[in-house]
Amino acid sequence: MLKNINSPEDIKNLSISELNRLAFEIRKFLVESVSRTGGHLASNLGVVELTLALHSVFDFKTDRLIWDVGHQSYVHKILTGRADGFKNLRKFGGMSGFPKSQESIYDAFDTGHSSTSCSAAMGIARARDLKGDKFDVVSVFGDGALTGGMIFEALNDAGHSNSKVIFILNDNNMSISQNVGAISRYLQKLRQKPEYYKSKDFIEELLSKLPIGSDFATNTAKKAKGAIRNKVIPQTLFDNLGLNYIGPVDGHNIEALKIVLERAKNSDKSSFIHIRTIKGKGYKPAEKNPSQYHGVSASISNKTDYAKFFGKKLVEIARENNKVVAITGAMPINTGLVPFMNEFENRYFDVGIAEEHAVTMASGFAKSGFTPVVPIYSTFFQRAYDQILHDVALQNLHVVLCVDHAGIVGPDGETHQGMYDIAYLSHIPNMTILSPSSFEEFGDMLEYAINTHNGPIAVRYPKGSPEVITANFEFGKAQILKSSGDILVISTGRMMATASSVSEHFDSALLAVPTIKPLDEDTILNIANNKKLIVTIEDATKISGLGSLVATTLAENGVSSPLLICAFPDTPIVSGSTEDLDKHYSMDVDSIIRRIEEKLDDTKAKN
Ligand SMILES: Cc1ncc(C[n+]2csc(CCOP(=O)(O)OP(=O)(O)O)c2C)c(N)n1
Repeated sequence: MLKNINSPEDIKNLSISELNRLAFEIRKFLVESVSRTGGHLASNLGVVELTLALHSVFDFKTDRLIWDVGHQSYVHKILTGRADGFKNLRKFGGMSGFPKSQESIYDAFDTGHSSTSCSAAMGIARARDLKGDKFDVVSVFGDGALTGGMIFEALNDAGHSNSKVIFILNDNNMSISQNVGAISRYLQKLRQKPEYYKSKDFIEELLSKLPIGSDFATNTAKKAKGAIRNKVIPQTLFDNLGLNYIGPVDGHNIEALKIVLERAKNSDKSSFIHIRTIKGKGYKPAEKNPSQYHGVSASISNKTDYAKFFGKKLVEIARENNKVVAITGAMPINTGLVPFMNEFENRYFDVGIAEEHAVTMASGFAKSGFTPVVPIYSTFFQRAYDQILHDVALQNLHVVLCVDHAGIVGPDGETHQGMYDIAYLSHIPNMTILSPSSFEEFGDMLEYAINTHNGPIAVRYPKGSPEVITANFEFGKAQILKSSGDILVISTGRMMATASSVSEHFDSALLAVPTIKPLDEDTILNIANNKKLIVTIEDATKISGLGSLVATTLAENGVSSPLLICAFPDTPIVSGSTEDLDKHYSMDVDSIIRRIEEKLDDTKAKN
């Protein structure tokens, strides 16, 4: 059947049993295809029936569908004519793993970071009403996403707005790992009593049959009806917020899903539909181990990477230093915290997808004499910019920010690239920024950051296990790895390997900058003197990166040598492997050599 599905129109007239058959084929396709390319598997297996029901009931050429995070939009992509794109899923130039408006008219809003869908839906719905248009706006988010505060900001707003939105909570009791928090516990209670909530419809129907019509209406009768409703029908948190709660509904029952979606579509009010699903549904290994199958890689590697190294080192440090606490925003596995969690259960805190809370909570710990260590991906720390500035830095608190996945992150693409942390952290007063280029250096930095430093400190490190340039870390010192030659190459972190090859090619000087802020101006100025070209190389955005910091130092001190800043451009950085992207953005060894030669020619021509 799948071969004949080229657009949502093709499923509109299918019977329930045909839709179930199609669901089976979609799952088979997903497992085969994602095993080959890598990508998000378990979350997509869980929303097959939901996606089929959504596209059966709504017309998303005019209605709008917003997927929260967007990692579960694969089935939607299949149904909207993009099955072919799975051959090159998340590859350079290939189909994105997240919704992209540029890719399809069916993708109403681009996502990647969690908990944005309800706010975006509110904006689209209010704009619709201002313009007098007629269409439905549907937002689908997981119980993990519901741990993100922004969804509650949106629901708080929605509950007193007349603009209709259909909110769908896809509750599988899982974030990437087991979900956490009081709301998750509350949802579990709702889930466990399906019969209780089914009776709600029945009671409503009975109440509607009470003789309270226009000619019979009295205040007393209306009050009696209200009292019965409140006594007999349990009010959920979401009803109390002013939304019409429907559920819990079996999210793998297409017929039931179609009925509740129709009901929400025909209502004038906003609905909150709570569906129960199984993450990984239909593929036994993923059902058994949904965390492992949340995201799968095309190739499995047991090599130590920066996150694993971090986790091991943190345990070693925490054994000696009982003031260390670790905080994660729903990513204990990805950030390497599992060994810490297992050994120091009472010093480990998973706050859910709540990076802002994680950082401000860390400042509370620091204020109370603990040393909080907060590993969060560079891209997700963006959420906590104000918390880092207002709560941590202005009070000069000793919080250790471990900025994981800094620089190019590869297949997750634009929304996940860790390009901006040097820029947003270097503006922050009291902030120190370190950037290792080897595990050895990283270990020394963690020891320094946790046990010696006092004040806000960020250690930025890349995804994976890039090539190693060994250096002896000394806080605040740039390291001259080679001083001869009339070109000076300055670099940090992952790009030290590239910088080293470039400097070999030109037989140039090479300077490592493990402490990005405060910059070791003296060493830079000493070695920069009389060079005919200074080149900086970093895996970060060009504006306000290491190159900018070096440029300021050189300019302020009257060094007039030409400067070539090799960094990533001021455009969204697309998906692809690190190798593909380095090449595409002229950041690989050969491209940088060419850029240096061009710059030298250019300078010669000007003189
Ligand atoms: C702000 C932010 N922090 C962290 C993540 C990483 N992340 C991606 S999916 C996910 C779990 C989402 O769980 P849920 O919404 O329940 O969806 P499910 O995969 O269970 O269907 C997390 C933590 C993110 N995308 N955005």
